[in-house]
Amino acid sequence: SVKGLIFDLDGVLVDTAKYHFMAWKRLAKEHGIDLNDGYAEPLKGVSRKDALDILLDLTGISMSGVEKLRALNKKNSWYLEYIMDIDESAVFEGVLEFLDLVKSLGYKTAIGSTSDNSSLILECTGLTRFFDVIIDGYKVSRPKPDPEVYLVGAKELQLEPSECVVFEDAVAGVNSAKTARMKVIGVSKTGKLEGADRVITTFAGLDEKILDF
Ligand code: B16
Ligand code: MG
Repeated sequence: SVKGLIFDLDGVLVDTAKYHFMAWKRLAKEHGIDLNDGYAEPLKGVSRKDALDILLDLTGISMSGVEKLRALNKKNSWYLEYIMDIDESAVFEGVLEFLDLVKSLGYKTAIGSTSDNSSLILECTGLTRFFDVIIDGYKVSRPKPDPEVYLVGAKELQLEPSECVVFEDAVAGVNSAKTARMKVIGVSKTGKLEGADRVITTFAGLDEKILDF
């Protein structure tokens, strides 16, 4: 049975995926390319470095090794600029209520993010206190879709992967969790997310029945 819940952060609990994309757009713009919304999904949920490679691949922009390092730094400093004033209001509707509910029911909880900026975001939004375990980019070396982040999450919760359910908004993250042999609840405004076992459009009004597998 389900004993642990592992949450991706960006785009699941907090509305930050849009800032990652804004920063990638700004980078592409410097190279004369307008990124339309179709680029959002392939860039989502993968590491900063992998996202840059995907961006270069999809747009045909070419960069030397040094230019890539500079681009990664720029992207992150723009992203940090966008999230500088982030607070409780960035937490998606219904998230606090759902976290309160599952904690009161005794579920163990973890963050499973590969972002280096996770702890900053969790602190600024007041979410840190809800989690028994926080796995972020500093704790794991292999980015999603590798299963490492979710496997380490289960391990630190002292649970088997089969006892964990993952909440994800990105295809790379769904694949990471599926490879870790966990159930995945997709979080998507469109109600669709490739590979997820079920999909929710919001946490608002959600209760523990969603965890019945
Ligand atoms: P950073 P997640 C991921 O976080 C983001 O979804 C992804 O867009 C980002 O490139 C990656 O973290 C690395 O983040 O550049 O902040 O270190 O979805 O695993 O919470
Ligand atoms: Mg995400």
